[in-house]
Formats: sequence, structure tokens, C-alpha cells
Amino acid sequence: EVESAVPALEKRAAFEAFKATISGPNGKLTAAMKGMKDVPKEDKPAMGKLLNETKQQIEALYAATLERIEAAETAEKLGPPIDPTLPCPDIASGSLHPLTQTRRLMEAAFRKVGFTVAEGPELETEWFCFDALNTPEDHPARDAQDTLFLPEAAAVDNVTKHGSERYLMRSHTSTVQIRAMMKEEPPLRIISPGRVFRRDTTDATHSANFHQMEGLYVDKNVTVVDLKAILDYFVAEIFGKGSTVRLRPSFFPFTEPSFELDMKTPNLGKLSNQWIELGGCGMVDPNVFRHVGYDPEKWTGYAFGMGIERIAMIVHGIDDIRYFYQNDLRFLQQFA
Ligand code: FA5
Repeated sequence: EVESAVPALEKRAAFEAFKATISGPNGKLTAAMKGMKDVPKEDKPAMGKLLNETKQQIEALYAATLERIEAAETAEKLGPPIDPTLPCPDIASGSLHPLTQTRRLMEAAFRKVGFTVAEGPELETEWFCFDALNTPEDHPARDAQDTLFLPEAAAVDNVTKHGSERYLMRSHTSTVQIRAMMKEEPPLRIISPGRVFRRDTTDATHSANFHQMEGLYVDKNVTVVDLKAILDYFVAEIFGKGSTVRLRPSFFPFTEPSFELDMKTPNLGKLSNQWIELGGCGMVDPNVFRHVGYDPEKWTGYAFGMGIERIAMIVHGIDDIRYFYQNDLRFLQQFA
């Protein structure tokens, strides 16, 4: 009976129901087993053997049936059969943003010569952005025309404000110089890439929100020669040997002497063959060391801050900074 019934069983519930009629408490096989007690003694061994064999055969049929039902259930869940050897549709993969690529390129160049990456918050206090960097109270950079300040009542969890100073969006990554020096004793060799904010009017080379990479080296007897050497090394790594750079005397409150680092653009469309400002640099002002508790008689250092967009523009020949922020796939896909 089991042999002839199981091929028709297709669902688990029907199988269980049928199984109960044979092996359940009131099933036929169960009844036959119970009937053993009425079998004459001399027939018991033969009958017992027969029943056991039957039981084993039935169980093998159950197992095979269950396996068949489970396979059908799985096939139903998986849906129509597929051929995994067929070629897949063309799935476009994403790629890193050109600014991320440039940042990594710059980081790699500096890491090679012993710099490590330091980080600081984008939302800062006036002290880290200006006071500790020797920037006087009346310096124009502090003006609300140039810097984005938070409302007086703003409450910020991760940055502590002292006294009446204001919160602001950092206008340069030089804030991380201060944070790094307060955290670690000299000698120190760090870079710090990150986003900065200014109330600049947007044009082909300016954006109100852009990226800088800061560099700071503090040790004994550091001179302008070391500064020039690292910048020469850097531009050769990024743009190849023979790139034309110049240091132009300038002023920053936190360096003395200070310079602007310019580079002659090679292949920049509208901006070809012009001097473009990559960043500022100079020798760390002794007053900055005093603010972080370094002895200016003992320690010397250089610092620089470069615009990451400006570097990316020269590397890729991009003549307008605004392309970086528009997320136009026709632009982004060129860097995949
Ligand atoms: C500074 O921000 C100084 N903190 C740099 C510095 C660091 C000097 C350490 C000395 C020692 P500056 O404002 O010039 O300097 O900006 C540095 C670079 O950021 C510029 O040369 C330029 O490459 C880039 N940059 C400045 N403003 C913008 C802007 N609006 N859009 C895009 N890039 C900008």
C-alpha cells in the first residue's frame, strides 16, 4: 500500500496525513506491531522478522518521498531554473570621486617620506582657528565677511568653547596643527586633509566649501631649505620632474617668514600656462609654539596648507572648480 501510494504525494501535508494512517498511533503498521502479542509463540520469530523488514522498507520509502517533496519545495522557492554560465547584464560600478583620488595621491606622496595623517573637527572654535594661530583680534579673516560663524546660542557636543569665543566652520586646516601639537610632543610630522569653509564668491578657481591639505613638521634646526625641499619633492611626485613651482614672499600670522606656493599650469584649457596658487607655507611662528606649550628656543618647524581642488585641477586639466560639486556623471565617469 505504501509503495503504491507515495508516488502520488506531492505536498508535505498530504505526506504527513498518509504517514499517520500507516505509522501513527492508529496506523496500520502500528496495529500490526501491536498484533504480535497474539501471534503463536512458534511463529513469533518469523513474523517479527517480517514486520521489521516491512518497517524498514516503509521508512526508506518515507525518506525518499520526503527528499523528493523537499527538493520540489526548494525548486519552487528558487523560481525558474537559471543558467549561471550566461554573461550577466552590464552592471556599471561606481568609482572614487576625483577629489578623493587626488587626496589619496597626495597622502601617498607624504606618507612615503614619514608623514602621518592627523584629523580635526570641521566645526571649530575661534581659539583653534585664529588665536592659537597668532591671528590678531582685528585680522580681516576673523571678519564675518570671510568666516562662517555659528549663532551665539549654538550648542555643540564634541568641541568645547571657552569664555566668550564663538563657534565657526573652520576656514583652513591649520586648526589641526594646533590640535596635533597639543596632543603630541615634538618631533612631529603630520599632514591633515579636510574640508574647509569660507564666504568666498564662487568662480572658476574658488568655492565656498573646498578642501585643503595641511602639513606640519616640527624638529630641531628645521630651516626654509627643508620646507623648499619637501615642496619640490611633493610637486615632482604629483606632477612629474621638471614641474615649475615658485615661492612668493607673503604673510600669514602663524608663519614667519611666509610664502605662497605657485605652480605654472600645463594643460588647463582656459587656464593654460598661468601661475595658479596651490597653497601657503612658511616657518612656524614662535608664538604658535608658545600657545601649544612647545619651547620656541628648542623647536623649529615648517607648515604648509594646499588646496586639494587646485591640485586635482592641474593633475586632470580641469578648468573650472565647480565641476567637482555638480555630480554630473559625464564628468565623474572620466575618472572611473
Ligand atoms: C591658508 O588657508 C593657510 N592656512 C595656508 C597655510 C598653512 C599657510 C600653513 C602657512 C602655513 P590660503 O587662504 O592662501 O592659506 O589658502 C590656501 C590654499 O587653499 C590656496 O592657495 C588655494 O589653493 C586654496 N584655496 C583658498 N581659497 C579657496 C577657495 N575659495 N576655493 C578653492 N581653493 C581655495
